Amino acid sequence: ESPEDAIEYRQAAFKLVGNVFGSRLGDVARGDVEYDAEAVKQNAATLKVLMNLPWDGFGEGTQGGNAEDKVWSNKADFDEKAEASIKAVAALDEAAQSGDLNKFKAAFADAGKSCKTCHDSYRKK
Ligand code: ASC
Repeated sequence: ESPEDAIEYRQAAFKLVGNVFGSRLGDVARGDVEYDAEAVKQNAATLKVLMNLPWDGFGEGTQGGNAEDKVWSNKADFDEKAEASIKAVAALDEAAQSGDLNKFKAAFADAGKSCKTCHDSYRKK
């Protein structure tokens, strides 16, 4: 896989994650859109799948795009943070499936922290 293909792949995956997390679920978490439990359940289940996708796009020698070179020189830590985000989103899905808005909001905030932790270290500013 060429670096260009890998970059395109991971950016496409993050685009979907950003849309489902930041907009579809974020609008509800922030109270900008009325809580529709079924829609939240569906979007959270989708996000749980999506959150597994980007990481395959960080193969050896695919430096570039918005990723800091540290991703590759510090791969074990990067992988740990990726795993933490997968777990946080799985917990978000579990909270969403409970149908309890407050549980959803708390899990949404936790998942957002896991996004930010990784961005702070590994996404170009
Ligand atoms: C989003 C988005 C991010 C994360 C992050 C959470 O909606 O686009 O990058 O949440 O801001 O802190």
